[in-house]
Amino acid sequence: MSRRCADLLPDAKPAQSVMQLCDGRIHRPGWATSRQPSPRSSWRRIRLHARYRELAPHLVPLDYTNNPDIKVPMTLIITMPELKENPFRERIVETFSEDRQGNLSFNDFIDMFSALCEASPRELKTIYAFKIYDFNRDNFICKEDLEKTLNKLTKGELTPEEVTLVCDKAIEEADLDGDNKLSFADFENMISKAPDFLSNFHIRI
Ligand SMILES: [Ca+2]
Ligand SMILES: [Ca+2]
Repeated sequence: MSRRCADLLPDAKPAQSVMQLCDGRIHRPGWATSRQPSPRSSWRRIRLHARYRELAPHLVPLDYTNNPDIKVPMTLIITMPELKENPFRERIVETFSEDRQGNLSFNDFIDMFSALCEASPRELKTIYAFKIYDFNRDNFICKEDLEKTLNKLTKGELTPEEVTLVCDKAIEEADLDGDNKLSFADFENMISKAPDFLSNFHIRI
């Protein structure tokens, strides 16, 4: 597994999930890597590069032979049609940003589209959804994380009392080990019962 992929995993359990998922190899669709690219993967990479470059033509060079150290800021990434209506757009971009500030290198950009594309396995999307909801990055989804999530999903239409009520109920139902917060195992179990839950974590290019 690559260091980048491992960095994004919440804890040991999802790491095992990914290992099982991809037999210990790096989980990245063939088209997202430059190693021995097939004609199809090369074409996808070229398309993604074109999309990346059009966000900041003054910053992003045409030639990526020497892997230039370029990052496109989040303010530009979230203007993409695939993201601009998504209530989690900033969190999605931050999650895939190696510098954690929301600036994306071309490799970060490829990782984002690889993990969230249609072909990405549900198990992998679950891992990234957990990272995205874990606003304070403590590897748990606590009540404060859930309140932020709910406020984004409902665009602030619920009163603070309603938000508290819904979050308390969600934790009560999903918290399997009774520590009043959701571990990845709690979250995975909750997601398995809600087929549409991951719909916010799906982009196509
Ligand atoms: Ca958290
Ligand atoms: Ca728990």
